[in-house]
Amino acid sequence: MKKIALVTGVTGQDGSYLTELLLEKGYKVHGLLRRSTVPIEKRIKFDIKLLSEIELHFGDITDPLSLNSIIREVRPTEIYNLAANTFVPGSWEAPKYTMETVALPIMYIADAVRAAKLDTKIYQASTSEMFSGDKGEAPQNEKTPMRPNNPYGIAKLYAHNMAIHYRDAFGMFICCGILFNHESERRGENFVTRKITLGLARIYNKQDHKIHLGNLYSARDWGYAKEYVDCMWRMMQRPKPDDYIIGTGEMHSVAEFCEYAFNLIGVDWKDFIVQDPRFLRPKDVQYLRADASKAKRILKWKPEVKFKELVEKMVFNDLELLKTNNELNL
Ligand code: NAP
Ligand code: F7E
Repeated sequence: MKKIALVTGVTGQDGSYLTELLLEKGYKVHGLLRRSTVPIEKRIKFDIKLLSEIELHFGDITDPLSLNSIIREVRPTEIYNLAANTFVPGSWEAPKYTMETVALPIMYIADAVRAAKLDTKIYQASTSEMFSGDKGEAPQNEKTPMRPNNPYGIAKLYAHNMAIHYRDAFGMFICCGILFNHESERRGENFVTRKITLGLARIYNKQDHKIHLGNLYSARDWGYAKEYVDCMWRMMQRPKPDDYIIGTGEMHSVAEFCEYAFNLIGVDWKDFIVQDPRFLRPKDVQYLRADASKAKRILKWKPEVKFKELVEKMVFNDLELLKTNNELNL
């Protein structure tokens, strides 16, 4: 029988790659979509042709009633809970809303599955932001203590613990993927990697002179999003639910990202980057590097795209994008 997946966050970076993967694997895919005045064609990140292959349901991740009725109607085999307010600085601006979109929805989903007496498997999108990132802590593995440094990480940790609790208390199949930063040509433009590659393309095209950034010395383990959604799927195919760290094992600073990106167009990054206090965080997570040995061993997963190839993919994509769209309106 055809497997049925429900993906929340279907318009996002990961939601788009995951939808493509699931369709390739023969799933019937349903997506949860919140209403907006912006037409759907402008919000989705995947090929518009795929729209006709999936079924979209209007609702909101903060509304248990809408989740309940969609789950009852769709009766999914697998639910991937990817929707969230994902931008860390936004979590200080709207901490209550962050709790509502990030912490609580996994409970609504798990309760809806229980109430409908389904044996749906659930994927919860946990994050490396649940770690403190303090010096000496990296690489982080599944046993590293979690002490988040921002409301987003705190909300994700609540959801992570709730997911584990529902798994233990009610025997539900719930996996948490503790994913480290993953980027792509579809990354939201406020995140630092895309801000740099889009800014670089504008500078190259003489539409701008500088990129204003905050902390240049925090370090991240950046991987390629398309490879990470494959891990989500792999976790859900295991006989038992579990939690897995996913990352490349390499760590680079924001400054190194700038340096390598600007090298690709043959200029010195220091001539184009301005440190701007407006982009500093009240508290930053400094060092994140994944120890993904459990995922490698059990899921047989190995990231192919490492730092340099990732930067190249993003830089060349944005140079090309600006060549064809003078007025970039993503
Ligand atoms: P993203 O591109 O920012 O996408 C977020 C998605 O959530 C969008 O589709 C957005 O819809 C949806 N959403 C937000 N609020 C919603 C609401 N109230 N109701 C329904 N949908 C809502 O994020 P991503 O990078 O794909 O990340 C996917 C998941 O993985 C997130 O849970 C994120 O926290 C987690 N994660 C990401 C990373 C990473 O490095 N990318 C690492 C670890 C964990 P709209 O189009 O309506 O805005
Ligand atoms: O910041 C520094 C900033 O916003 C990375 C989300 O997907 O990954 C993402 O969260 C680093 C931080 O990602 C700017 O201070 C410097 O140290 O790209 P980011 P993030 O905060 O790590 C995790 C795993 C998630 O789960 C989240 O949903 O870069 N930085 N200057 C800057 N960051 C931004 N955004 N803008 C700057 O100008």
